[in-house]
Amino acid sequence: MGRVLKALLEKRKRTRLHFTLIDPDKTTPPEAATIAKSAADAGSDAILVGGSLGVLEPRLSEVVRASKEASSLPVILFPSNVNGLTAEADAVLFMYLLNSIDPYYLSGAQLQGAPLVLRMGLEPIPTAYIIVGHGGAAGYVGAARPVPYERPDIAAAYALAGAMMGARIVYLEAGSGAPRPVPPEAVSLARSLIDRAGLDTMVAVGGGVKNPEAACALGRAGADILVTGTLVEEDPSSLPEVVDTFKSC
Ligand code: 1GP
Repeated sequence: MGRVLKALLEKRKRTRLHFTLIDPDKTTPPEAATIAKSAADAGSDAILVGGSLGVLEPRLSEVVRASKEASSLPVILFPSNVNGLTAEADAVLFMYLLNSIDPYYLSGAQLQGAPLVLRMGLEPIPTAYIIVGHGGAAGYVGAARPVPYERPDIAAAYALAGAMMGARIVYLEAGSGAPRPVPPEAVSLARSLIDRAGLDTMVAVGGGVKNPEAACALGRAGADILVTGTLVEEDPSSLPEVVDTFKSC
């Protein structure tokens, strides 16, 4: 197991985890530095860097570098494609989009990306990615067949499948800026199925979480990791309360 995942699993024994997402297409390096500092001050545990569109060198590397310089948090890539990779980061969510109908997002991008991840010396964190409800740009670009909000049982079965396939993180994603987050019931069902299977896969959830109430509901449902992105872009002052509530409620 790699250094970044090991540290996160250790930390998870004490607290739920929060990741702050930075989209390199929407964020300049100085802005990334400001966000990374705010995230660290707010109690976030890692910076994710990635986006669905417009991710291009050298901006990606500059955003990662600025984030690392501004905080001591690990920087983990969250790529939508092979152009989302840079050796500047500490690790990468090595993802397969389980409910994509395009095989490219299940094995084609991984075929292209795996040798690059190795060459760059990035730590791969096996991650099953599941798009729920709105799906946002991630769902559209990834040709996902989003799980309906009303079917938490399907989302949970996908999460269990991801865990059984060896993912260390299963990520239930409503899409950046989604009007509604993933339903807490999907998280609690996923958590209980994964526990029943005796697997220690972490459940991450993100998309459309804008307030402490939503964060608390997902934490209580059993999410190990909450990802927020839009929140810190639109209202950085609200981040500490959301992080704190997710971790402690
Ligand atoms: C998107 O889950 C993340 O991939 C974060 O979503 O921007 O809505 O917080 P938001």
